[in-house]
Amino acid sequence: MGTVFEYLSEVRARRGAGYLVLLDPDRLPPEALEQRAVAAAEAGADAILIGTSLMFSASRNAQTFARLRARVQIPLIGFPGDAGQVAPGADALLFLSLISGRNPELLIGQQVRAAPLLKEAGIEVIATGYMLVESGSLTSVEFMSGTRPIPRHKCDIAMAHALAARYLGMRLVYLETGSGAGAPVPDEMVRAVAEYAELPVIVGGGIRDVQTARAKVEAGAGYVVTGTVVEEDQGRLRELSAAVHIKG
Ligand code: 1GP
Repeated sequence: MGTVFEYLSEVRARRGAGYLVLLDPDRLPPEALEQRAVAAAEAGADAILIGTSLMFSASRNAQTFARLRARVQIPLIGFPGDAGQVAPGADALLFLSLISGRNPELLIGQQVRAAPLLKEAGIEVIATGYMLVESGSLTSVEFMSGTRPIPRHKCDIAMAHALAARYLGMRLVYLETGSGAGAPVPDEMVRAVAEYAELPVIVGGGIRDVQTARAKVEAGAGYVVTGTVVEEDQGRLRELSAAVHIKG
């Protein structure tokens, strides 16, 4: 069996881009999370991300992985706000370093705490350069991380960060405006980063409609993440999946 990273690469090659659905274990009751995950898989989502900026219940987080594992076949990928969110049951984890910030705790501190736990649990780790981009309003991730986002029209700054991520050996770049953000990462920044850094780019934050999702893929996103829109209305899953999968 291949790795989750290989699976994600294959998805990108076969479908043009991958569609990832983010579920926040604190935001919905367990039954609703299960329902969303099953609906996401049926609608053609390629993987489920599980995580949050500020976790309220470690046991609910762990249970979420266990419950969803029993219901869906697509990979469950941890998307942790900190080391406390490492849960056995994840197929893989985005090993995030908040490279757009200058907070050492989120550049390396939490990673050091998480590493032994990941080894013990045998979870596949995908090193990911996580870049917070200004959305026009203060998001949870900006507040909780205590970092300043990259100005949304400074593509050169984003490009240099992404290239540094690649030179540091990271395998993905995640361009993020934050969950529930008022605006997504601009298309021109997605394009500039994808072309310059030559790393697969995940784009998330504030994507709520098919036109926006498709525009990110056309700009060069390898993966598109939606969270809030699907929490609010799982009926949108199919159209979002179709919009991201440009190869049909
Ligand atoms: C947040 O990118 C994700 O990390 C998803 O954001 O909830 O705005 O879709 P939304």
